[in-house]
Amino acid sequence: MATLQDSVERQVLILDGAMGTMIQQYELSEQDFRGERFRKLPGLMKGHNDLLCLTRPDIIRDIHRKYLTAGADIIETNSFNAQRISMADYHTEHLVREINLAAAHLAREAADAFATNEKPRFVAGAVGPTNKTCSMSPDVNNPAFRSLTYDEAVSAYREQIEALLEGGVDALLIETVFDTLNAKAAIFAAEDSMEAVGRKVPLMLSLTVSDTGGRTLSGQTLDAFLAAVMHADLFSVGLNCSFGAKQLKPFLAQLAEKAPYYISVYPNAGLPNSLGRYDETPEQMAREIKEFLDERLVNIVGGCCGTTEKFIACYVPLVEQAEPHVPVPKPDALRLSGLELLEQNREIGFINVGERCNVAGSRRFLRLIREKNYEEALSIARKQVDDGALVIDINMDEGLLDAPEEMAHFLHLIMSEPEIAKVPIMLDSSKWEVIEAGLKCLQGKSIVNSISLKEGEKLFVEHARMIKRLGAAVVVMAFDERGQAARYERKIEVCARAYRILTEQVRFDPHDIIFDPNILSVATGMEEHDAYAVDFIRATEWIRKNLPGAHVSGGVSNLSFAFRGNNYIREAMHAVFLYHAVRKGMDMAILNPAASVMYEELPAEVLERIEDVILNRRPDAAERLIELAERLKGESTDVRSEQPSKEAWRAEEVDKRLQYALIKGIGDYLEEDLAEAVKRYAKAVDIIEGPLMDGMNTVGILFGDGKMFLPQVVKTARTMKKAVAVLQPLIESDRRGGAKRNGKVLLATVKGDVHDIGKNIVAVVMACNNYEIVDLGVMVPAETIVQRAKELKVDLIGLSGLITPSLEEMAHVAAELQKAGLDIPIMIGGATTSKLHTALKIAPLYGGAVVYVKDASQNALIAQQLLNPKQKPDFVAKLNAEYAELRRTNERKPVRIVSLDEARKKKLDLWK
Ligand code: THG
Repeated sequence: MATLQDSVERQVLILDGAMGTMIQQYELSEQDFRGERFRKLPGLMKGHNDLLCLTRPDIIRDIHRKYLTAGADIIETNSFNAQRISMADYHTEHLVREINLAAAHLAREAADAFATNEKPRFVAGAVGPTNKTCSMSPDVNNPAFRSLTYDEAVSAYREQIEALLEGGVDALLIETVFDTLNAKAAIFAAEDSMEAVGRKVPLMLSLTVSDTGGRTLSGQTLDAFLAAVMHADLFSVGLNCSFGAKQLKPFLAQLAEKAPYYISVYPNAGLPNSLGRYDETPEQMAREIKEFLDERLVNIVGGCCGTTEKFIACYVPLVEQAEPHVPVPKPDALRLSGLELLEQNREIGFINVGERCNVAGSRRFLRLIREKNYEEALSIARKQVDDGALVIDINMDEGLLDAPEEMAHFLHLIMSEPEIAKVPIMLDSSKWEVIEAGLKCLQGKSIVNSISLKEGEKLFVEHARMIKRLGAAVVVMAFDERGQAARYERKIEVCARAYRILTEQVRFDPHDIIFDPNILSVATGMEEHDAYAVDFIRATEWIRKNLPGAHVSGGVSNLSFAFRGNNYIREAMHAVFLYHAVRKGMDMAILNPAASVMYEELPAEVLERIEDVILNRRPDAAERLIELAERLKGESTDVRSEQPSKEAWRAEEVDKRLQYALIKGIGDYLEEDLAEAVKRYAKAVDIIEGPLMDGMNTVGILFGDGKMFLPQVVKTARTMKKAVAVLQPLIESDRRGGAKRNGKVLLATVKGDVHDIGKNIVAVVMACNNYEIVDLGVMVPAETIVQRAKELKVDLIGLSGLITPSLEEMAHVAAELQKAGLDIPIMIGGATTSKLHTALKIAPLYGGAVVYVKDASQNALIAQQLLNPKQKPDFVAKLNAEYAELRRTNERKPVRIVSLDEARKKKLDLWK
């Protein structure tokens, strides 16, 4: 029987459509989900689709058959959420293995029943992203917090994937990737599982982009994502979910152009409408898919949310005539990434790595880390990026620090600073635990600094293998069992040996190997040291000629330790050294990016004496340089300072400055700017509602336009919080005479949803308006909301949600509140919520007022009317009239986006 590889080479393959949409059509009850067996499980099982593999296998089988009948070549197992992280919501972790085995068996049997020699059918094990993210903090107040670690993700994925493999899947589809670190954990687990089960299957990866700027939810560009997963042996990459096919096209084209794999796409049936439903028709979607096929962008096409077997059937005639996409070759260059890609190419030939975040290389950084002043420590990283560092080196190796812990903590903080996180990270440590801890925090493609043959080949190979699997490039120091290679012959001997081992035994991509032939101090007064610089330069030339693909780097500041205290001479030495080493092929260096002394500007005498030292041109070179250095002392400028220069925006007037700080998420000047603003405004609250809210609104617009991405938005939210904290005491004192609070507001992101930025902003705004906030956090079950609302006698309930399933959950909460006999007004907010949905689906379930709130700035105004006994009746009457009207005009007609043609026809009909 043909393999997936054989089939994909021959023709474009059809993947099935959504599972969730199909299941919804069966209108299953809580009882259906539970079956007899899980009658007594606590909580709600409705929506636990994967459980149906056990309780309603007939339905899952039926769905598989529908897709196979429609013509799908590949069907996906019903196991999207079947790992213990997501299943913890249903308290069904003990069923992970059983569900995945059943999911694989059901799909296997269905596929085998349809397979023929002409049309083989394949089963892809569906592996979803989990409901948690490894790269972001779910808590705005604590950016270093993670609700899921890499190791936890790996072990959860392993449990799932092993069962899928044992159940007989032909491939694994790691899908709806929104955080590359989760995906890397899934890939890692898949490799382990395949090894354990003894069967290798193709690995498919499918990403979801979350804004029109084409970034993942965790902020990476597609190129950065690709660089981060290219270490893995992937079969295909592609896009799913996100938006409809049309909006996906530019991103799909980008993948097809850059990714050396087969390309897959399975979009949603358009964008969800205001009721959270997808209403593109099969024909409409087929037209978009045809465009992808005509342009030879794809190898695998299918459907995501909102699609059914009717969609899949429409693809069959299309793929018959289509030519499959031919994957591009693997890039012949070093590729690194943070949130953005850094590719070494003609334009960027030389990569400078900022050295200042090093506890052993900067007294200031060490002090800040010891004092746990992370904010200022981060500003050192930011300054280096501003100064042009393309990568930043981070080193926490110091006796009294818990280095793995400090490394992870600092990296987590960096991840919430998009201006820093955009660049790749170099993990600098001589301790393997620190390197490993660091790699498990980073979603991008990083550099490990460093490994060497110091402790023998076995450990070297072991570490190199792990680095490769964790997806990083590596600096290899010219050390071996005999020690540090100081002279030319030893440098090239050690590097050549390491290269051989890495490329032949470990199969490391040569572009991911960066040799560091040791930059050692010169002009120390010891004759043995005189040739150190020139030997490094000669070794560089040899490596670049003889070890194809490999790069050369080094710690430049080491060179000049003999001249500590004389920064001018130090910088001048570095400039001269780099000038010569780069010409011979050094293409990366760890250095101080703020250094300002340039080779071209050096006075002739200085240049000559330094060149004598670097190139080892005369025996008294060191002596003569020391003499010159003494003479020049006093003329030195302190180029090593890290104080940020005054930026242009600081000259603007205060409102502008506040807005700028908010939009950029810069907290450094809030205290002084707010102090100035307080003098201008009558009340501190006015500052929040004026310039700060203006800033937040701009952020909202930029985000909506895809011009900002999530981590940036989170940062602005944090800055807003900080500003509010500064103003809080003033707000308290404005509320003269201890006037009582306006009311008590309960806020919650509903069950199934983890998004809380909007909710947190509402909390801030409401608190500023003198409401007492009870924030229940994210993923809050209806029962908890009911119970706490009763217990605390709250005056208002705010429900928040970002994703479409939250719409249904909100309706459920409203129904539960009704059952509990409550009539506390509810405010509904979040990205997918709408006035129409609120009117049609939530308000009718509840006796109290249910108000759709468009954005956070509206909450206070609405709350005030709801809680004022004079205003409330009027407000509610108006609201109900508006909702009734919306229901009248929308109830019958399903909301559907019609094509232009249809719309025209309709219009004509009307005129008849
Ligand atoms: N190769 C590789 N990695 C490395 C080095 C290398 N990592 C560490 C180091 N060497 C490169 N980083 C530095 C950082 C700072 C300094 C030197 C090298 C330095 N610091 C000032 C000093 O010691 O005089 C301190 C200044 C201060 O306290 O602010 O010079 O070779 N792969």
